[in-house]
Formats: sequence, structure tokens, C-alpha cells
Amino acid sequence: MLFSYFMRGEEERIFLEKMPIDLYYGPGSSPCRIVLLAAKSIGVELNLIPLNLMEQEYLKPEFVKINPQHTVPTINDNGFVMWESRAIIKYLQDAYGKNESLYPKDAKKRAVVDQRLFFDRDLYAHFHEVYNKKTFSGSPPDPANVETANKDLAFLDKILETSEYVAGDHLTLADLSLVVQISNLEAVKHDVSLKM
Ligand SMILES: N[C@@H](CCC(=O)N[C@@H](CS)C(=O)NCC(=O)O)C(=O)O
Repeated sequence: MLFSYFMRGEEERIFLEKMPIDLYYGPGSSPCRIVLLAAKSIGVELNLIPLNLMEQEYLKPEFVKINPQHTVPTINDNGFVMWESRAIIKYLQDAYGKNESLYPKDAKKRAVVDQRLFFDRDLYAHFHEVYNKKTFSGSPPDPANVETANKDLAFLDKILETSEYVAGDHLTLADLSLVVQISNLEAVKHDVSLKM
């Protein structure tokens, strides 16, 4: 056993000695699903640490010590702590991606992916104004919020008029991020066919 360990190449030894990356997450949370989906696509293994969001486990002192903003997803890569789903997936790709396809290195191509990721952040926030604790407990959403959110869908349609993918001619991190939001809309039966 020990012999075979020392017979292994340096790279593999470093890999074996490295602890897996911890992901603090809430099952079902949209931003956490972005990280789970991207990590799978990048090929990174994560050590999943669930936090019960309903019980506000994110406020536990040991978690607040790691992430003072106490949001999930949060990763801990051997002491390197990062939160914000889209920042996390860009880091995972840059640090562990086997090729650059999901997040091109070319400045212009990368900028397009980044623009779509920021667009997705806004889309997520706008739909959060429509579907939240208040509206799920019966209050009707403010029509102005619905209009703003639907406008984002119309912009997305526009982007997809010329390409099957949101940032160029192949799948990128931006598709993986946006698809989480769009699948949520299917789950709440939002009419995504609405045109502005
Ligand atoms: N923009 C953040 C949003 C993270 C976020 O708000 N996560 C929620 C769960 S879905 C959370 O941690 N809530 C607890 C808190 O804000 O203290 C991201 O994309 O990671």
C-alpha cells in the first residue's frame, strides 16, 4: 500500500493528499443548484454540507465565521473560501476545468459569458420579487414586478434568436446558470411564452 503510494506520479500524489472542496448548500436553493450543476459539468467533486435554510442554520456561528455574509452556496477549497454562486463557478472552472469551453479565455468571448451571467443575476432578482414568501402565502405579486421580470424573458428570447446557446455557439457557464432560473419558472408554472 505504502509502496504503491510512493510509486505514484507527483501530480496524483498531490491530488490524493488534497482534501475535497466543501460546499455548504441548501437543497433546492437556486444559487446552490447553479454550483452543483456547474461542478458536475466541470468535473469537480464536492463534499456536500447541507444547511437547513428553514431552520436558519446559515446563522450558526461556525458558518458565519467562514462566511460573514452567511449565504449559501459557499465553498471552502482547502482554506480558500468563496461565496456568490456565479463567482464560485468561474473559480471552479478556472482552477479545475480541463478545457476552456465552458468559460473561454479569449477576452471578448469571456466578456459575453460574463455579461450573460450578470443578466442572469438580475433575472433571478427580478423573479424573486414575483415569487417569494409573501406571494407563496397568497398575496398577489405586484404587476410592475411581473412586468420587469417578463421583460427579462423577452431579452432572453432575443439573445436566443441567433444562437442555440446564450453566449456563443456552444454551452457555457452562462447556460448552466440561466437554466436553473428557467427550470424554476417551469416549476411555478410561470407562463414563459409571454411576449412583451
Ligand atoms: N447572490 C447570491 C444569493 C445567495 C442567497 O441569497 N442564498 C440564500 C439561499 S437561496 C441564503 O443563503 N439565504 C440566507 C441569508 O441570506 O442569510 C448567490 O448567487 O450566491
